[in-house]
Amino acid sequence: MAKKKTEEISKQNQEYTAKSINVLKGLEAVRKRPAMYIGDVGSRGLHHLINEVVDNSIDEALAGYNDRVVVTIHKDQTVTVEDRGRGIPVDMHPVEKKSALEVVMTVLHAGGKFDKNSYKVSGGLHGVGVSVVNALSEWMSVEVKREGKIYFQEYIRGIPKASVKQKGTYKGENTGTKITFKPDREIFKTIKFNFETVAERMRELAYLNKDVTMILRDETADEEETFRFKGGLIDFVKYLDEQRNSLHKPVYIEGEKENTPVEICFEYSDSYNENVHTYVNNINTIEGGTHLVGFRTALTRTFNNYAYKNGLIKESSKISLTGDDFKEGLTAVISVKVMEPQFEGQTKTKLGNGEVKSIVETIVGEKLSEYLEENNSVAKKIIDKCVRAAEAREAARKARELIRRKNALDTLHLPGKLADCSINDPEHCEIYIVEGDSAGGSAKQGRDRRFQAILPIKGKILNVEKAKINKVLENQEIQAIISAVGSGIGEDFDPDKSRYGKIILMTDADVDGSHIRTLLLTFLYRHMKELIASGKVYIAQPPLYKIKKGKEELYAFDDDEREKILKRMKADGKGKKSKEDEIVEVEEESEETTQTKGITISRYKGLGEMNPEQLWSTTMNPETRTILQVNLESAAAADKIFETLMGDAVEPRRDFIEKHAKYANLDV
Ligand code: 0RA
Repeated sequence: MAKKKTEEISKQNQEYTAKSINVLKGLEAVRKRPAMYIGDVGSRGLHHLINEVVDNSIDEALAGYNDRVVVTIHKDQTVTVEDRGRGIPVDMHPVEKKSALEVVMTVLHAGGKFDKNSYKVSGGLHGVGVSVVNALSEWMSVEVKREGKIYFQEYIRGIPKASVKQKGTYKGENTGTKITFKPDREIFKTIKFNFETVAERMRELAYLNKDVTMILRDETADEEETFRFKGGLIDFVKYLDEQRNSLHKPVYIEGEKENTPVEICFEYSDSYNENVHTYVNNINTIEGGTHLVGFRTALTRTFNNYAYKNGLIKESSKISLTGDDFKEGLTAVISVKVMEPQFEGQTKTKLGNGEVKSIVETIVGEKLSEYLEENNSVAKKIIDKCVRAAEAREAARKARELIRRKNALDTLHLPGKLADCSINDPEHCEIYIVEGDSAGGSAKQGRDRRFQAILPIKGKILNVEKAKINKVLENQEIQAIISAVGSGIGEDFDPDKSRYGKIILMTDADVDGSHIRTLLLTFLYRHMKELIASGKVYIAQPPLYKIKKGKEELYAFDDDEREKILKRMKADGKGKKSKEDEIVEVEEESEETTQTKGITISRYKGLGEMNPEQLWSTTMNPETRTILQVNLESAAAADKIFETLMGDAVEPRRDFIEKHAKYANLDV
């Protein structure tokens, strides 16, 4: 008997050792390729750590067990996320001989295995699990309140310091999980959290989960904000349309079919733009998908039926309202919960589940027809607006036709000032949209003409936020962009027709430059959004300073970098005497005045000040340049910012600028 027992134990030990090795391998894989799990190791990836833990707490809320999440950014760069969920299970796993808590915290993708029947996240960057956060943290601790006891465990770079221990008891009903972590400096380029970035996601989650209170505390700045929206999606839509004039009260639709809850709120305003945000299990589905298609189909059909039935559109008028006519002025939030979501698309943010289309379509069809029967005046207002949109669409089509006849939008007749590249495989080609003819000239000379095209544009392009579509199409600079990019516009827009894989905006590093960049981004956001969604739009980063000492020439892209370079140059000069360390600041590019032995700093005011070689080596050479990818991660926030900065209302714009002047540096 003794022998059998020993064999069993030895087998268990082997299994235990094997499992531990797997855990270590898993953690190592995450630390070796962090970007594969969290996107990048810059500020975005850093904030992803908080989102990951918060999303887990929200999953508990989705399961119906959590009503509060508190995030605290501490002075020592650690972050605590605390919830009132069930608490991560702590019971001992018979084979692994470890607490389930340790498994959830250290094994990749272990988090979801416990609870099959829940709305969890299974694709994209989300849902990688707290173990990934643990692996990328210099230090982490977890505290679980469950069944009257408090359990805890600590980790160093994902490895437990000791087994899970009980450290006392608590009174009352408050179960929950508290996780504190310190992002690893060895992994991240920066470990500084930004209040507004964290707040953005928490605000969004509070709108999407009306019973959950989200609290954000920043001990480094003594700031605290509570997000709690009892009106849920209705409050969300009101917030999105804060600066637009709405035509009616928000329409709210709720229903559930086949275990798929659907919640939608929409309203129409007098704006020309569409502002629709869709979510699956609290994840922003930027690329849309079947839920959005279901909504649009039902919206178009239901309104058309109502309009004909009630004589709002005469058969003789020959107007038929298409899906596009229902877009103008529409602000909507769609939130569905799907048990096993399939995410597709370039950035894995497109819902693929076919059944969801008909679920949403049926629910919206039923509830919206009921609503319209009871709210005739709202129905009439919306249909009037859409009829006018249909008429404008017809006018725009004629305008486009007219311009096309003049060849202005046609890719067969590329704009004269475009210096195109010689190869024509879009994937390997890029276009620089450059502010001003002189910078355009330098860029044309400095580029690699095989794969880089240059389109110089003159001054400030039209502010599309305030213009009707036919005015937008008449604008020369915008015409040049449309025909150079080649993906068409309006009903003809097709992101796959883009002639370039990268569209890079290159403007001066000054106030005017950032204004022009905002105007360009507004145009792309409103009329070529899919190009941004698929990650094709970038912002060039020209250097701010050139720092020269003797023969050494270095470029700094911000003030921090400038200080670092200066410090190093000064240190290099130590031991030698006096004049070596003298720093001469030169305002304009005027190397003539440079002292041969001192350090000279030139501040670049504009791209035009750089010669072609400098522009190539600092800003355009793929080997050495930094370009920022524009993303739609916080599409709702982006919408809000464009409306604030570019729309009609003056007051909120002034408030925004006062609040963000330091960061935004936008001239409006
Ligand atoms: C695994 C299973 C269950 C809950 C959790 C994990 C959980 C994870 C986190 C992360 C942060 N807060 C959390 N709260 C819960 C299900 C628990 C059960 O069945 O009792």
